[in-house]
Amino acid sequence: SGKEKWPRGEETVWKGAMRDVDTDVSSITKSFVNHVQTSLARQPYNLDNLGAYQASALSVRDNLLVNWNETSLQYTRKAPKRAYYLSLEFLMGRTLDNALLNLGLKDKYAEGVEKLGFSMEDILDQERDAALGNGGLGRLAACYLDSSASAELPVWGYGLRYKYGIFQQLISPEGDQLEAPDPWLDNQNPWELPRLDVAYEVRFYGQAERLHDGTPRAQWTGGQEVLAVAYDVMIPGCYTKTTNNLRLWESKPKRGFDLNSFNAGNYEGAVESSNSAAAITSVLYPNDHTTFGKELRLKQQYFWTAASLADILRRFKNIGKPITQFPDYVAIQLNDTHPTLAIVELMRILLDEEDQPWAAAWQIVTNTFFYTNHTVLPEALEKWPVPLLEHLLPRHMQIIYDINMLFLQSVEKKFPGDRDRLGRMSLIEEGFPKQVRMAFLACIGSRKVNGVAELHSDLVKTTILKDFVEFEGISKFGNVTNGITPRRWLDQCNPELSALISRTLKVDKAVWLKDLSMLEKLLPRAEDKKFRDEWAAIKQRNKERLAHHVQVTLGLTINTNAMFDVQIKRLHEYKRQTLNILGVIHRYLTLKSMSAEEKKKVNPRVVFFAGKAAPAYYIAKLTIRLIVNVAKVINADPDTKDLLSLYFLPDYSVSLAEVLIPASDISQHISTAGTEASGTSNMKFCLNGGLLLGTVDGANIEIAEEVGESNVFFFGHLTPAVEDLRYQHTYHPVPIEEKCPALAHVLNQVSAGLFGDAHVYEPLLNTIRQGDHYLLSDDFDSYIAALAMVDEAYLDRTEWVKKSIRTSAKMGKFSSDRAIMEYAESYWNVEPQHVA
Ligand code: B1N
Repeated sequence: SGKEKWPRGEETVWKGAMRDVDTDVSSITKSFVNHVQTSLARQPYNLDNLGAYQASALSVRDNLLVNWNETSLQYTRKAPKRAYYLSLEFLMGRTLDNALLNLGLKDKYAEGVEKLGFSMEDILDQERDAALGNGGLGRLAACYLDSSASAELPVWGYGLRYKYGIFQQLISPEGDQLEAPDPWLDNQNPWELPRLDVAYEVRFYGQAERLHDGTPRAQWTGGQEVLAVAYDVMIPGCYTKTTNNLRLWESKPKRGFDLNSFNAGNYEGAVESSNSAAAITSVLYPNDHTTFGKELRLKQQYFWTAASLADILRRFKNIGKPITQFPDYVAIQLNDTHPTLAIVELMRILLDEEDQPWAAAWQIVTNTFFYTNHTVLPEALEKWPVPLLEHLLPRHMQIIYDINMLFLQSVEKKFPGDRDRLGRMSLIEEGFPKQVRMAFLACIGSRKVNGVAELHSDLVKTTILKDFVEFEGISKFGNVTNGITPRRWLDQCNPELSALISRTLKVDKAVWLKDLSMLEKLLPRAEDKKFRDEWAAIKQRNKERLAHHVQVTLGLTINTNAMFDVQIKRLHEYKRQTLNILGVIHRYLTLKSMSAEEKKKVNPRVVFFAGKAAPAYYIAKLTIRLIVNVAKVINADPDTKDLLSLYFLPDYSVSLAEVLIPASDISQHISTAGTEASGTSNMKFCLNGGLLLGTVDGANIEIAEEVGESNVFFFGHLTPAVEDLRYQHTYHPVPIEEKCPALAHVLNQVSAGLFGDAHVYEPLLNTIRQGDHYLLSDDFDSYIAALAMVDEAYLDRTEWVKKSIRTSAKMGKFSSDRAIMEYAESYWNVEPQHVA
């Protein structure tokens, strides 16, 4: 009849009882109190801030679920093409504040909890970060989910529900990084919905036998089966009903324990399978930019891709279309090579379970997947040993060999007799053991490949995937410059600046937060003294807020009259925190040699570092130790402490970034040219009116294009020079003393024990003295010159504030809303779905 029938009972009774989204303060307080009473079983007498947070979260969650259900229903009914973002990392941070902003309920909740005797600020502060990621790659995934929902795009995320997120970083009195587990689920997680009914079996090990019946089919049997159980996290869009889903998988044993072993008196044996199944999603691997070839990591990758694909396929099948139309309904974005096995798993399903001929299956696969590369550093390019793959996933290894054979045949056809090329392009790297090159597999199995900033995308095309560009044509390779969500990274972290912008533009933030290019209208205000003063006063209060945070959490008193100079990111040699700390030492030594008269002209500076090192990354950990010990000396030196101080803030996180970023006058993004694919914190600082000191690398370049080179501080060699400089270091080394006396002097002071532990730092210093792969000695002089230019510029505060305003005003391009629309339109062919 075309008219939908109400599924059961009386429609009016159902509808009359259904909850709607809260709109007034009294329904908010009612819902809050209900949750205190029933969900938490507590009373007003003993309700502390944590309890108040839990009650707020549960009542906000109810609101999200109303929208989430309506969104799901709409997607099911209309069956639009959907996109799925597969990422091993989602660095979400806190949720409550973001949910309130996106629901448009921030003020009303603040009023409600106030009436009940709480302050919103204290409540928000109770939440633990969801830290299921290492750094930029995981935070990018989180920004993209926010932007997808805000643009009303039918996009879901798929990831793993790690029991432990990124480790907590502690700093020992000696300055060593110590790692402690992050049991983030211990206080319950109100933002997830366990879906015990949504579960799939995932097989490991066993035997794969080809059927040899004229089809490419095989049978995979035996081995171990593990259960994947879904946990759903609601992703609200900003000022829209659209609320998408992030589905995270938890691993469970298929059977709780083995009754036979238990009866035989073997208790340990009985729970063994239970232990190994649960291990799969127990912890996030804390190594970024390195591959380790660990079996458990490969298990995570397959477990997650197999469960996600099974789920996607089941949803597709509900539409009732033939499998050949799969790519018309499904786009799958691979966040780096970590989910590359999805390509092979879809081939397996199409061949062995859907009975598709090889060519048809490959056609479906290569129209479904899209691959984003996030790094060209060789040590980060994933390779899996063939013996490990063969053992864990025997059927997948067969399919990889088949893909490779057919692929190399087609290369041979295009470039007859070019054996070198075949060797370079093979999915299998020769060696002991042989290894599967995952980036190559991701590339040939995808519809399109992209990098994350213009320079990086060019490097992908001219270095690691050069042969593939020659073979497949340039049009398969593109660029989508990264972005950040202005909701979290401006409105939430810098509410005063957000309010000033709304007042000045005379536009509600609901409008400009979703069209960030409107910030450009602030440009003329750079000439308006009153506006500049307000702008500068907000920066000052953000500095005081940071100082207060450091005072409360670490007991340290910070000079808020100084310039705040910030470098916060994962510790890595290519990011060159070492260059920064050596620059700080250079400044300290210079100050020590100055007369009292000269010192009067010096700008006070506070230098902040924060960031985690991979637990096994020895050199990165030594860098932390050096920073901490230089801080001890400098901060205690009465000659200089008013002019220079230095802090390493432990346990960097999304929440700490939200306090640090709005407080920065200048931030450092100083990777060796050509090594930082994009960077995204650079965008966050600039959006908040911080100026940028950086190399000509990653998205720094596009930021400078937008804000104008006169508003950024660039230094250092350019990408094309790097190869040759490295060659010089290897084959024609020049002693540092000769090449860069200023740097040599700094290194010698460290070696001489000025910061204690004379010998401890030698391995770190030797990375510069010998080989200097990241070119510190080539860039040191221009770095020091750039720092001096920053000082110089800061002396003219009026001009500085103008630069700050101009920078922020030109950041529209870097909204993740722009980036996600590029993926939706030019890659996935997915359209917005308005939920009325
Ligand atoms: O991805 C970010 C970029 O902005 C950064 O420049 C880039 O360094 C970062 C293996 C990675 N690239 N590769 C990783 C993370 C975890 C891992 O296990 C590699 N992270 C990046 C977003 O595009």
